[in-house]
Amino acid sequence: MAINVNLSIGLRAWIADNLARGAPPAAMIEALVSRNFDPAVAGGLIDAFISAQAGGRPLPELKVRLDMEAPRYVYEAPRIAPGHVIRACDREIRVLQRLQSPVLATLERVLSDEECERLIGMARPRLRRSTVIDAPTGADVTVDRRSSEGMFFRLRENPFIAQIDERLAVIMNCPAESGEGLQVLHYGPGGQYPPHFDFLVPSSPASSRSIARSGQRISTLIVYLNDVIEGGETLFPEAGLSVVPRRGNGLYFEYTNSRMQVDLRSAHGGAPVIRGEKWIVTKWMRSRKFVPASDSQGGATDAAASTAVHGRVEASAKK
Ligand code: PD2
Ligand code: ZN
Repeated sequence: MAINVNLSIGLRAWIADNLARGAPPAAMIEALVSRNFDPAVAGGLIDAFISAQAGGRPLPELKVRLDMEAPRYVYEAPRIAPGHVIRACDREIRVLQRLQSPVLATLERVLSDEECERLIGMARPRLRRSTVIDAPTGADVTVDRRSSEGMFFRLRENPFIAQIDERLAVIMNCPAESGEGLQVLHYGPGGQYPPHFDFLVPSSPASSRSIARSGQRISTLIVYLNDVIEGGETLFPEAGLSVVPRRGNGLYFEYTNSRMQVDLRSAHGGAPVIRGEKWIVTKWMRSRKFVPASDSQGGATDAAASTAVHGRVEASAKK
């Protein structure tokens, strides 16, 4: 089995520079491990550069293929607090269930009925058909397999949104500044979201740039804004878990650890809505302060990155 390691421009330059200076391989591997690289991956990476140099071949570019098993995801202490009740800034939230692999929790009444209604009302006039990034061209395209419409709020766009941003950040145990703006999604009958990962797969320029700006996505909190009459469950095929949408309830899961490994067991999707409609709001957390693309491009969101990451499970698992 082989894995692909994606290097940043800076990391590739660092390895090439150290190699040119004759730095000992063990010191380079140690430096990578001290920055939370998996030891086997760090060893394989440095080895790939040394063998290219020794064989008179060009040094690897930003994608390095290593013939090895993918290292196992190391489960660390969950970011979300332990216990039966989570104390958010303005309310106490009861935990209904927890899962260890992937790390996941279902939560009761994260949002009140009034807050759910208000979010739907604010989002409705701003909905646009959801898109994915077309890998070959990098263009935003609509596809049948992603049959929903959505919109993004800016972080702390107004006092109501700011209060929700803050509450969700406390639940997720991350600074509010690391959170992407809330995304509201709406599915009609037949609407679904096939299995995917929420972490960023740096195979598109938009995702790579997004990781460079704000770091990897580390966790997700979905809050269901209405009850669905039939269908619309959120499915975790690896865990055999199906979460039924209930207005105000939350679904938290995490998939990136401090070593920047990503958990392939976090694959999930939205089952087709059979009867009724489905509204959700999603908060994604980054490993660093979130810097939207709009800060450099004048738009309102980081939507390109956020859809690009929804790499299909088959594609992403091949790495
Ligand atoms: O609508 C859902 O249940 C769902 C499923 C998977 C939403 C998302 N992912 C998402 O917003 O990332
Ligand atoms: Zn998702």
